Amino acid sequence: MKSPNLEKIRNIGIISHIDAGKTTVSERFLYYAGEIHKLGEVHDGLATMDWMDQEQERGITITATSTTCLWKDIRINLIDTPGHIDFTIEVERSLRVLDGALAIFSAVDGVQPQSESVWRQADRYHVPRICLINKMDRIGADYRAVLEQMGQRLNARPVLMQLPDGLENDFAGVIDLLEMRHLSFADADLGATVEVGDIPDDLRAAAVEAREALVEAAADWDDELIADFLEGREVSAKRLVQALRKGVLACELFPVFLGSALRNKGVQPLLDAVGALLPSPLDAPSVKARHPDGDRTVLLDCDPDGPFCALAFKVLSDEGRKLTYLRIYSGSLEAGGVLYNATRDCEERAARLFRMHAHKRERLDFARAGDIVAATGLKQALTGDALTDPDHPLQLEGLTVAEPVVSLAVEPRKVQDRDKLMHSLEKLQWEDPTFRVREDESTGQTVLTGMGELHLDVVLTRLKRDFGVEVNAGQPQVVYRETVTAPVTHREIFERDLENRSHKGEVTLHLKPLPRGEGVRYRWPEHFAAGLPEEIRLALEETLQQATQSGVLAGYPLVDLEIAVKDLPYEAGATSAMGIRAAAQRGMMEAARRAKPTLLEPVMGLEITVPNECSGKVLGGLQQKRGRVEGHAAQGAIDIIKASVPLSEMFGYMTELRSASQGRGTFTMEFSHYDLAPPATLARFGL
Ligand SMILES: Nc1nc2c(ncn2[C@@H]2O[C@H](COP(=O)(O)OP(=O)(O)OP(=O)(O)O)[C@@H](O)[C@H]2O)c(=O)[nH]1
Ligand SMILES: [Mg+2]
Repeated sequence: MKSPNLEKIRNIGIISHIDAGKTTVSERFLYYAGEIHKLGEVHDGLATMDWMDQEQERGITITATSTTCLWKDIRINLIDTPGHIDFTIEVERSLRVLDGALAIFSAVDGVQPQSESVWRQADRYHVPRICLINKMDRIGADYRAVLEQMGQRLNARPVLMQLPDGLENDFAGVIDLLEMRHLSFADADLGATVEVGDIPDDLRAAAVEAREALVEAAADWDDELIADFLEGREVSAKRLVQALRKGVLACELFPVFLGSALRNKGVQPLLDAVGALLPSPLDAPSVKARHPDGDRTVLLDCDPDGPFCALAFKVLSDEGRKLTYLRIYSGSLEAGGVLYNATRDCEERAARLFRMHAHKRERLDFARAGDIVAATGLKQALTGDALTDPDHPLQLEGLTVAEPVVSLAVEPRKVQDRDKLMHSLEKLQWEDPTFRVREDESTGQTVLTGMGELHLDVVLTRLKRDFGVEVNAGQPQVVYRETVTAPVTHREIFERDLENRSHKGEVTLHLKPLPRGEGVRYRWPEHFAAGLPEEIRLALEETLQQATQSGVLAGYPLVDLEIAVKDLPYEAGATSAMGIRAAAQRGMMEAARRAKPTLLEPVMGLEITVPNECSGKVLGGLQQKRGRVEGHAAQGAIDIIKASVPLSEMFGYMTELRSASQGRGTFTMEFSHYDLAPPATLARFGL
């Protein structure tokens, strides 16, 4: 495949709440661009982008899948992301490397909780967006309500680019407000032919009014536009697009399109908009990198002739081999090229390069700045690693990884599978930074930790299918945190002779509780003892950091406390790194024990949608779960209830909600914060 000019490339992601239609839209993109020759539907398990067998069976996207298509002269590199909160890392990693995004909302369900989360993630990475209000064919479709919610819930300024011709079952096409024309999509060839016509008379007045609002939004980005408009001069579609594009790139305007992906309506205008309104790699802001040996910041432009620099944003274990997805920010790379992994301080070889088409690969000899490609042969690289030219090492900002909160103990069904289990879990961990594995020292069990029940269920199914390991799994458990509730000062001295050398270490620590959500704060003495060698200081820092990984009550990580090193005397010839390690470790344990330790439990933010008449029952249920209702509003026949509830009360809630709402209620839940665990929980841990 020939590489097009950089200004013709769009690296974009599709993001939304679960089920809004991301995969259905992606499938149409590929079909109309001629990349695939048959439309596959999600509910038939045939969508190209949902290639994993579990995705096809469950009818949801689990992993972010990247593909590419050529629309007119624009090369669109596309990542379809999952909407379910358990797979939030997939959205995070995609937004970290993409230049633009398409946000989809359901015309019936509006701005749902997960749409809000992905919108905030996109805000965080400053990713320009265009939007689609999908499912205009469904009963109850109300695009105006969605526009309003975009303002209220997302604090965003939507710009309506189209009006619908008909609604619900009668949704027949759209009025294009830029060109002032009617577009419909021929049923005979699955919408592939776009029929262009005049605006029907009964829609003309509304179209003129809606175009005015569009011109007004564009005018903020083109000083003379409003004057021309008021004086009756023609304002061309081209000029409007130029102005709107500026607003989009600044993340201040969000053009909104209308459609029904399933009915094959409204997709091509979106493809056009990707090219016209979203940034090319050249429009994206320069990427900030750091020299590994200091704080010096380097700004990288998207330049194929610059020093090579790429971010590994996804690792897949494909038939046991590692496939590493790279976003190349600067420079070029040939297949077989040697790279420096700045995160792990080692050299690696990108043996082969591929452009990915969902799960199919196309071999490349060469890749360059602006591209998204996959490589084999990188042995060390994990998600978030920076890969650079060995002569120009650079560090890149990694990813924000959400803390997993649900755990599950497993053991292999067959004793002889033990090694295979550990090996397979290691590979699954390569892929997913929100999936963790640890050995519980007290029980000898293998404990898996993930974002939620679904996440862990997917992992267990993969263990069985992809790796042939069957396991017995316990009940899902909450991942607690430990903290301290009283300030304590503790002095610890260690002294021992080993191999004819005396090892001494002394440290005085002061622990202090911090407010919730503060994490761990360290304070070092203003002046370390004179002559204190670097290795002693490092030994102390490392030991204290390790000690916070496993608390004194039940081995959960310690949070929300300050650890101040008050004194660290140094005696040349006697104080050793080993001595300091021993003193710091025992000192931390003793201090934490005396500082009245306690447990914190994860509390989840919940949004529940139920028919009005079922609200009472649902609210009653929440009360029994120590839930706090934070909002309760009616939207027609539906009530939306917002609440925060401890995660430990939420296992199996789906079944409970179904029975309380005759199967009509739905809910989403997302980690909110840690809070003090109740006495009953403490009692379970013998506290
Ligand atoms: N009526 C109607 N249904 C649609 C439309 N678009 C998608 N659907 C259906 O909605 C369901 C979900 O669509 P998907 O494309 O899987 O949604 P998604 O956003 O990819 O979902 P996740 O990947 O699980 O987050 C499927 O059954 C689709 O057929 C539409 O425009 N109208
Ligand atoms: Mg999907």
